[in-house]
Amino acid sequence: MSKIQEIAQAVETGKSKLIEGLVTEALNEGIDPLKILNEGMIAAMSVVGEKFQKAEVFVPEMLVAARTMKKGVEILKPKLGDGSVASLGKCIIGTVHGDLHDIGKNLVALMIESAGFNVIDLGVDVTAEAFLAAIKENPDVKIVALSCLLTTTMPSLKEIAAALKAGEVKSFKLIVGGAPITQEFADQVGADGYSADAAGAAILAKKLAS
Ligand code: B1M
Repeated sequence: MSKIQEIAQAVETGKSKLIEGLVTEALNEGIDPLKILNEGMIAAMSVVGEKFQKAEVFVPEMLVAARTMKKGVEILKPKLGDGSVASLGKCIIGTVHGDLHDIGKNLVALMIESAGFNVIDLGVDVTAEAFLAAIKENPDVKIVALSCLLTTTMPSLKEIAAALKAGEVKSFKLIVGGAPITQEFADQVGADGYSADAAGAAILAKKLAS
C-alpha cells in the first residue's frame, strides 16, 4: 500500500492517532503536500460521504474522519502556504448559518491566507448579522467568503448574500463555494465570484481584490 493510500485509509477509518505520523512520513519522503491533501485526505472524505449516503457509515464515523483530517491538515499547513506576507487586504470568511461543516472552509481560509490576505475567520453557523458586524468592524475588507456544504443551507447563503449586498459597506467582493454550490447559484445570489475548490478560491480572491 502506498503512503497516500495509508493516509486515505487512516482518514476514512478515523485513525487520528496514526495520521500525524503518516503525514510526516509522507512529507519526509518528498511527497507533494497538495497530493497528500487531495489524493489522500480529500479523496478519503469523499469516500466517507459516499458511504454515509449508502448508510454504510453514520454521523459518528463522519465526525472521527473529520477530526483525523483536521489533525493531518495541521501538519500540512506550514507546507501549503507560499510564505508571502499578508498585504492584499482583509478577507472575512465563514460557513453559513445552519451549517456546521468547516473542513473545506478552513482549507479555503488557509489558501486565501497563503495568497497574502489577512483572514478573519468567523467559524461555522454564521448569521447575516454576524457577517455584517464583522464587516462594520472592518470596513476596509476586500473579500467576504461564504462556504456552504448542505443543500438545506443554500437558502441561508442566499439570505446572507442579500443582507450583505443591502448593507452599508459595499466596497468588498463576495465569493461563494462549497459542494452544492454552482456558478449558476452564485450568479443567482449576486456573488462576484465562485470557485469549486480552495486553490481556485485563493486565485479568485486575488483577482477580485486587485
Ligand atoms: Co456532513 N454532510 N452532515 N458532516 N458531511 C455532507 C456534506 C454530505 C454530502 C454527506 C452525504 O450525504 N454524502 C451531506 C449533505 C447532503 C446534501 O446537503 N445534499 C451531509 C449531511 C446530510 C450532514 C448532516 C445533515 C447529517 C445528519 O446529521 N444527519 C449533518 C448536518 C450538520 C450541520 O451542518 N447542521 C452533517 C454533519 C457532519 C459532521 C459534523 C459529522 C461532519 C463535519 C465535521 C466538520 O466539518 N468539522 C460531516 C462531514 C465530515 C461530511 C462529509 C463526509 C465530508 C465533508 C468534508 O469535510 N469534505 C460530507 C461528504 C462529502 O463532502 N463528500 C458531508 C472535505 C472538504 C475538504 O471538502 O467541505 O466540500 P468540502 O470543501 C471543498 C469544496 O467544497 C470547496 O473547497 C474545499 C476544498 O477544495 N469549498 C469552497 C468549500 N467552501 C468553499 C468556499 C469557497 C470556495 C470553495 O469560496 C468562498
